[in-house]
Amino acid sequence: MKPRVLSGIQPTGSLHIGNYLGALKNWVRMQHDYECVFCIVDLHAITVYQDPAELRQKIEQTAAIFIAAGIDPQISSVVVQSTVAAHAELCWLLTCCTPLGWLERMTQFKDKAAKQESIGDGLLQYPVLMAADILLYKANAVPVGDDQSQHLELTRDLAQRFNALYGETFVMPETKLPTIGARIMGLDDPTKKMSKSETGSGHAISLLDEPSVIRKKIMRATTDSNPHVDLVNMGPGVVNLLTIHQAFSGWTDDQVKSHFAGMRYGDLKKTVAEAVVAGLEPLQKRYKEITADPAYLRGVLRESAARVTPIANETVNTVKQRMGVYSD
Ligand code: AQP
Repeated sequence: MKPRVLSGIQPTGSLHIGNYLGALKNWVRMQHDYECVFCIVDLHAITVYQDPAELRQKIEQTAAIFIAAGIDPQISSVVVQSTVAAHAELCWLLTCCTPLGWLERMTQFKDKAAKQESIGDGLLQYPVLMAADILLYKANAVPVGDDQSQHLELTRDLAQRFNALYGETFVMPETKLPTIGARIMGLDDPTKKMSKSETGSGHAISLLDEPSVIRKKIMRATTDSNPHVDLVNMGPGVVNLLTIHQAFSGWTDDQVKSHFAGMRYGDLKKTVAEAVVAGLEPLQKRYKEITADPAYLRGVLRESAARVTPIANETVNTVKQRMGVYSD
């Protein structure tokens, strides 16, 4: 039996290179060593209002990107979260074990709540739903970007609390951060993480951006007042560009330093842009093939949901029995 991996991405917009380098690329690498469940977490997406027609389209687009990036649905499950009812069911059971203070402390909740006129309860419950996603499959490892580390800690705290209250039930999941690319920053403002829901046109590089658009965005990226790369005195924008290059090229630290030291910013940006364009080319080509055959994609989603539902239902039944609520 291989150890199990669970991870997910919200279909809240166009997936960007932060999602790719922080999560997706790692998933592709891990799928041969782990039994993987990769979710399009639409129930998380609706913690902030989504246009229904657009959401439906983004769900399928996100699933197609998973496969285009190299997730092999023959060996990994690609699941739309809302198609496996046990996610929502376990979320409620865990909600009843979660101290409110734990949720109010979450950085992502505070950041996202600050952007809303009226804060929905779902936004507060977001980390409990994420804990449910992970604990449902007794996942051993969760590959995510750095911004999700706090939610993973909460998942472990919640698993421990449940086990202490009701007896050993859940496995403690380990956070798996990528060594390079755990936090890709916005191109327009390198002090903020690259994010799908930021609207600025120069903020994120979408995985489906045309090469000309990628080049344009990178050429406009914020750097600093130096004219060239000074390795001992780099602003966050330059660090971000070097990180993006290294994550796509696979170069070592020494290769990056010796190649870019003293390089003028215009040339640095051109080199980074070419690395990103080349790195995304196979994904973009495959994406076009997958979306040309919607029946294939829907078949994958149906088969994956059927494969994981028995695992999820078994966990929910155990949890219900442990908590004493009525179950068969
Ligand atoms: N900038 C980033 N750098 C590295 N990893 C990142 N991830 C997100 N942004 C970066 C990782 O991508 C995975 C999926 O993220 P998500 O869709 O669940 O939500 P998020 O973390 O809130 O990502 P976004 O893009 O900022 O979405 P919105 O704007 O909808 O909130 C996670 O593993 C995450 O760590």
